[in-house]
Amino acid sequence: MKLFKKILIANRGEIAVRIIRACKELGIRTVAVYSDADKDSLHTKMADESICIGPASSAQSYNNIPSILTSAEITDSEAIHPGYGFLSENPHFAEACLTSGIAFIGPSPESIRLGGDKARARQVMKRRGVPVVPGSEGAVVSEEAAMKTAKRIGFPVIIKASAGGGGRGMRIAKSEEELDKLYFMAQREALTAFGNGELYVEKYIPAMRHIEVQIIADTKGNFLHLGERDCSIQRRHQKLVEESPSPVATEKFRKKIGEYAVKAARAIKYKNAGTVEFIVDSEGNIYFMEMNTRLQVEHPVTEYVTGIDIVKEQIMIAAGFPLEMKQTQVKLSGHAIECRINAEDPDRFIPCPGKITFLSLPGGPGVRVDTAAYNGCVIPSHYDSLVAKLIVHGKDRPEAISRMKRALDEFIIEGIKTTIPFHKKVLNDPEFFNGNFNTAFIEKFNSPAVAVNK
Ligand code: MV4
Repeated sequence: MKLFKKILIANRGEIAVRIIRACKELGIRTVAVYSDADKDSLHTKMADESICIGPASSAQSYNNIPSILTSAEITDSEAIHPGYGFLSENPHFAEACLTSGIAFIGPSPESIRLGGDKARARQVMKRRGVPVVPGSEGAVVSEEAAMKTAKRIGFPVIIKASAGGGGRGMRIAKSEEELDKLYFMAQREALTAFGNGELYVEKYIPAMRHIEVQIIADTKGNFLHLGERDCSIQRRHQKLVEESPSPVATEKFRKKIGEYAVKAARAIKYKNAGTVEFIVDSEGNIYFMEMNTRLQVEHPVTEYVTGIDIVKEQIMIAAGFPLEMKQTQVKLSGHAIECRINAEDPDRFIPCPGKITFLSLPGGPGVRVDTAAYNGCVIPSHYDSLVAKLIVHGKDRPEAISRMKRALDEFIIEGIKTTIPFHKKVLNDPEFFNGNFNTAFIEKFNSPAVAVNK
């Protein structure tokens, strides 16, 4: 087995920088691809080589499969790391890489396809003995079928799009009358957003926590879980703060949710890094929600508590190397928290791109900043608004919280508005300190109401 000599990174921003760092430490050459809007961006400067793949619009650049494959071919790249977003969960892209003789650093096209079909994934998991929320058997074929399911499991129910995920196109129905109306709204929205109107129905779990498990799997059938992340602090289905371990996890809970995650991954012969998302209700019951078949934004919190470099693991796995650790050797230590710092108006959560006129990053013990920002850089309006991930590690949760507050105070970004003030509010909240929160936590921050059923 041989490690890759050169990897193309089919992404931009902080995650491209993160992947370049892993490659450098492994002695692998890197190729950056960039759009016209990113010619001065950090990932372009940091890579050994860089190639322009098209205009600013992501459809013509970071989502442009022919352009990216051609770039890999002309640079003799042996593998492509897709990062997150863009083509990372596109089964056609993964397949096209393999067909072109280029290793795709991620799972198989079949796993990606299943992960993207939420109704079928739910069905597969249920059959394999991973608990799912009571609901429809796979997708519902009609409004009548949805109603039948709702009557069986009882209201309220939540209607979700099979092609959705991350919350888009969801509707909560409290009664038969509401379901009548919302079914067609959800269908229309799903069709517009994803080109696929297929829906499924679940019992609505109030005050849920979103807890996910990082898994890694090699090509020899070895699986490891790397503990859980609590991602319950979300707004409009955007995660804002993530931490590991979850404030509600006991050893027993971790073992159970970890075993469910490995069972889910094994059931679909998953390989590479992935995340199994669960709903945890107020009684601590665990239900499979969906599978994310990519490296996630919040992977650094797991890296901090396990000491495992997940991106290096992904590369080694894709090159065919077996996992070196056993589950019993995975040890969690201390507590890590991540705040996503977006170029947004913190009160209204609307994007606020522009030039960073002054930047000073926090540092000191237990502080990590993953960013592609530098003094004088421009945050383009064409892509997502993540400017930096601030991740801290402490010996326990209270130390991690005070470290995060200290690091947020040190962070200076001038020229654009960011969500730093919002994070300061969250970190100073007594309920957050107590670990007493769920996915409804952000509502009380007096921000405009989430558009549910409107
Ligand atoms: C749910 C739920 C309650 N019950 N599923 C899924 C994606 C994530 N971003 C939010 N999701 C939810 N799934 C069941 N079975 C509650 C949420 C949810 C939510 C749903 C609609 C509107 C706002 C929400 C905020 C947090 C969580």
